[in-house]
Amino acid sequence: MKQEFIQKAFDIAVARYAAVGVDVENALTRLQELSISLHCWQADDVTGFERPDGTLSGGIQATGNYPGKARNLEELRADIVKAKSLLPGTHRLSLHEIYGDFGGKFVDRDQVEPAHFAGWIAWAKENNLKLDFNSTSFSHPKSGDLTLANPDKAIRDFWIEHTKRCRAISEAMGKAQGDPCIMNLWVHDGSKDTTVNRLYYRQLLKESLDEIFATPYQHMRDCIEAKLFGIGLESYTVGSYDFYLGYGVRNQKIVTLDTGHFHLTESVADKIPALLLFIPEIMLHVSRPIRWDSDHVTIMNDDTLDLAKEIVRADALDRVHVGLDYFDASINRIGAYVIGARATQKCFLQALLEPLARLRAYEAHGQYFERLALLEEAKGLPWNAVWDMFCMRNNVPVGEDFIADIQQYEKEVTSKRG
Ligand code: RNT
Ligand code: ZN
Repeated sequence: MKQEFIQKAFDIAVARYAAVGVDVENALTRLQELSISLHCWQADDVTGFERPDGTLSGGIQATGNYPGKARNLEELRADIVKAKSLLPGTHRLSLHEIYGDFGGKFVDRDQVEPAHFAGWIAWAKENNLKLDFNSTSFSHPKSGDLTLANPDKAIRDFWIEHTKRCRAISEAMGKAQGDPCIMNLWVHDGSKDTTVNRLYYRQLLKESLDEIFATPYQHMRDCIEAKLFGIGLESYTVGSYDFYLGYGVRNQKIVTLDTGHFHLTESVADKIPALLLFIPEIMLHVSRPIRWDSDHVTIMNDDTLDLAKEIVRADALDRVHVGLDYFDASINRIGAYVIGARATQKCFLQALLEPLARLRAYEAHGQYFERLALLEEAKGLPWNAVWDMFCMRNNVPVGEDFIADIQQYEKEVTSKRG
């Protein structure tokens, strides 16, 4: 019954889109190829497995205490498998260094090796997931306010060694999976109050990065993530957007745009068609800032839609890596993955269904009323019927049906966690 309605609605949608010059099947093919890199840290509120009772530091914070967070590697893997089973398409998993398989032993950050991720590599292969990676500057006794930009050479060297090792781990992952592992570098370095050494710390960060990136690799790609400010580090961020944009352009590194890391009225979408002219690729951390970098679950809102549209309008799907980055501890965490990933996919689908050729023809002819009218009408075209078909073809729950799956998993699995 339901299947029949989905088919009917889809057929009508195909006709409606054809009328404005859009090929729905082509959009579906392209959506199928779009992988979302799921951030492992939503499953356990960015705790990781380094220390049994690790506390989150580094200017970020997960709020809420919804029961059932993943307490160990097995639980986290099970949660990822569950989340992924409710997503159409083939996706990736982004790991942080603190999620290594340390076998119950303490492995300090300057000692970590590819061997600590061999289990993840094997598991990812079994589960048809490609891995991405992140070095971890936070939640460590040596984290403080400054890591790679610390004037104390011993501390700086510790973090340089850590990050170099993370690149070697990423290289091993990329090699094993036959697809580049995207390694994100974000450090929280900053200052709570006014500093009189803004240039000095940035000089140190630049030098540390130069040292870290000195080793060339084939199977991994580096990306660098800026931020406006962290909690407790409000006055100054060493790795500001200007800093990393400059560094990325000069050194041809991937720049990560976290949608929560800008002034709230700043358009992240508009950065896409600027950056693409100067850097090889872009990495996204799709998030949802509420008043600040609050890392709420991504939803289908104008910010995310605009972002997807600018990528598709620039024909840059092959130059943009899409990852999620939020950590909401106040609701079912698996549900949080599924909502955010599906919302991101829905935004890209709508972008792919935009009647771009017609809109551009209007614009070329100075027909701005027609352009605005079609932009408005396109918002109401039946993209959701196409989305439902996408889910059906991918054998995942259609519409809100995934709610029941998550409720069942909660009943049987996560609610039993102490
Ligand atoms: C923090 C950055 C960073 C982290 C993750 C955990 O503001 O967004 O990407 O969220 O590395
Ligand atoms: Zn981020």
